[in-house]
Amino acid sequence: MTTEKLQLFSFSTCPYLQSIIINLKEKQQPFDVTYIDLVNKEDFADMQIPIGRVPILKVGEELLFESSAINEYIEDISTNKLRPEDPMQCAYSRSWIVFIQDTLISLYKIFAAPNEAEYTEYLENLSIQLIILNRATSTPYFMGKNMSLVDIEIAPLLYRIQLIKNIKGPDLLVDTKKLQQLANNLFNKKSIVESVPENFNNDFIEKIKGFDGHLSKITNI
Ligand SMILES: N[C@@H](CCC(=O)N[C@@H](CS)C(=O)NCC(=O)O)C(=O)O
Repeated sequence: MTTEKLQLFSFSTCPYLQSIIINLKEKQQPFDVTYIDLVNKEDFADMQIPIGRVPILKVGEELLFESSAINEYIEDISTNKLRPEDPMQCAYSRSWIVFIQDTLISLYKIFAAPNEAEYTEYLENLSIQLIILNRATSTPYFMGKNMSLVDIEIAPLLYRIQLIKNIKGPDLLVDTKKLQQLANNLFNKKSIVESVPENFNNDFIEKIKGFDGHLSKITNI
């Protein structure tokens, strides 16, 4: 644990922010979050965000970017480890984290797809990625009996997939039962329940509406 104050900056629906918050909550590490508006970054300009992207973790005067690097830093300063000790298992978990981040990008393409043809194409790509993830998923957690950094990365993906189903969009986990089970297990965890702000669902729906793409037309929003 660090005695420096940890300050996070991002926007309310950011999946990368959510994974960092789950990690911090699992480690019972105190932190503050400042929610920013990605469109109006002026009040943020003097912070000199290293590559102009969020989330950012401010530790004292240092600014860290890239959620997986931030999660590794949190891991390094904490005693309650989510990273497997065994080097092979650790490398294995890192490999899946990269794949999960790719899958998240596919999900965002579905949110933004302007028409049915592109939506269908992205949906096919995402379905293949979900089947691959399903094959690799153990129980009760992704890597078996212990929660790992993979779970904190996959939780925001599964969370958004669940929200899509809730607004009468497609059930993206219908053919991936192990992933559905993993989602159920993770959604029962306090760190995950408390990882989003109160207005999250509303902001998420507004975001989907804002894309004004095919998904916003086939859901009940
Ligand atoms: N790989 C990065 C992804 C971060 C990212 O893509 N952030 C987006 C929001 S989700 C962003 O800040 N975009 C800034 C912009 O588009 O101006 C991470 O894990 O932190």
